[in-house]
Order: sequence, then C-alpha cells, then structure tokens
Amino acid sequence: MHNYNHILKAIQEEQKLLAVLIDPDKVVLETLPMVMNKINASIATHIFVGGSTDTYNKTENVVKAIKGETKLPVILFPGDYSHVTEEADALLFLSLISGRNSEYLIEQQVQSIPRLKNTNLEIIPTGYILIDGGVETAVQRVSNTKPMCQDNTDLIENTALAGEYSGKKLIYLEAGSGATETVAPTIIKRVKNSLSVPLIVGGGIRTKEQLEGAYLAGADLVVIGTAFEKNLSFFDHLKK
Ligand code: 1GP
Repeated sequence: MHNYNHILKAIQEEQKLLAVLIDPDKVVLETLPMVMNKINASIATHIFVGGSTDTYNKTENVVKAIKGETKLPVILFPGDYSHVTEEADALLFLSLISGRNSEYLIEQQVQSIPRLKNTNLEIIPTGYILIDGGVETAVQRVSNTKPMCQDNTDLIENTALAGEYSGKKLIYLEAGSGATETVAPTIIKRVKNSLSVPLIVGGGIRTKEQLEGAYLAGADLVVIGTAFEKNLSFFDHLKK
C-alpha cells in the first residue's frame, strides 16, 4: 500500500496533494513531453489517468509514455474495467456510491478481476460520489446515474460515511469534468469533518483561488483536468 500510505503521510504532515488528470481520449502523445515538463515544474504530486471513455484503447500507452517523463506516481482513474493496466502504480478501485446503478456499484468491479488478480497494481478502494456541477457531465451520461444535489448536504455526508463504513479507503467528491459549479466548500468541510479517510475533490476547478478554497475547506487531494487541458500555462501559477 505504498501510494496510499504516501497519501496518509502527506495528510499527517499537513501537505496538500494535487493530481493532474490526463484523459487518454484527449491527450496527444507527441506533445506529452512538453505537457509533462510543465507538470514536473509545478506543485502537482500525482498524475491520474482516465476518463469516462477510452475510445481508442490508449490508456496503457499513455501511462507508459507518462512514466517515461515523470517520477510522480501515476494512478488509474478508470471509467471502465477495460481501462485497467498494470503499467500504472496504483488503481482507484471506484464504486459510484452516489448512484443506484449496479453496473457501476459492483458489475464493472467484478469484470475487472481477471485483469487484476495476478498484477501487483496497488488497489485503493474508493467511494466515488457524483455531485451536481451545473452541467450534465460525461460521468452522468456514461453511468446513467443522477448526481447528488448540492443542497442535500445531509445525504452527501451520509453517502460519504456509508462509503467509509463499507471499507472505502478514499472518498472522492466529483462535480464532473468541465463542471461549471465546483463542489461547494461547505460540502467539502462537512464531509471532511465526518470522515476518517482521505478526501479527494475534483470537477470544474479552474483558478488558484478555487484550488486554495477546496484545500481550506478540507480537501486532501484536488484533481484538475480541464483547466490544464485548455490552458497549458495554468500551472505557471502553481510552480514548486
Ligand atoms: C474529473 O474531477 C476531475 O473527473 C477533474 O475535473 O476536468 O473539471 O478539472 P475537471
């Protein structure tokens, strides 16, 4: 549990973590060295690789190419069991606990086992909670589940705790890639205060202020994808 322990240690030492999400469907392999240079010079601590779809089955090659350009841990954030590759350092073993679609609660997980059982991939059980981010996101479309309303803080908190009590080692509050509304700091705070396991927050974070707001509210690890995809100089403001 090397990568998970590293997350726990960072929290103990009050260090905040930042993952850059690289979507195999969108990345251009030729420009990856330049992209990775920017990331390596920034405060990013992790690379997440994944997306709701991987149309061209590129995940494994993308992970290999990233590994060749960085020492940062590369963690899979799969949309589907077919995106699992041993080339990564760890896998967020996601269960979409905000939804009631058994496909994403247990079926995809069962389907992934033949690929996983003989690998050394570190598997991190993760409760994934989709929160309404103002627009219909790919997660919502692909998973065919409804996001949780940001007004329903009690239900969000209870869902997160149900995840922890079911043995999830991480809880991920997700507004969805490209969200116009991020997960509200009040929600992050409430969930963080209840949980004992680390809290990941992502979706729609496009400014340094939003990033700092998420940390201040209690996010242990923040995920940023779109802001960096759209503007590679985004991380110029987040240099080491
Ligand atoms: C999506 O939380 C991540 O799964 C990142 O979202 O692309 O909006 O940064 P963005």
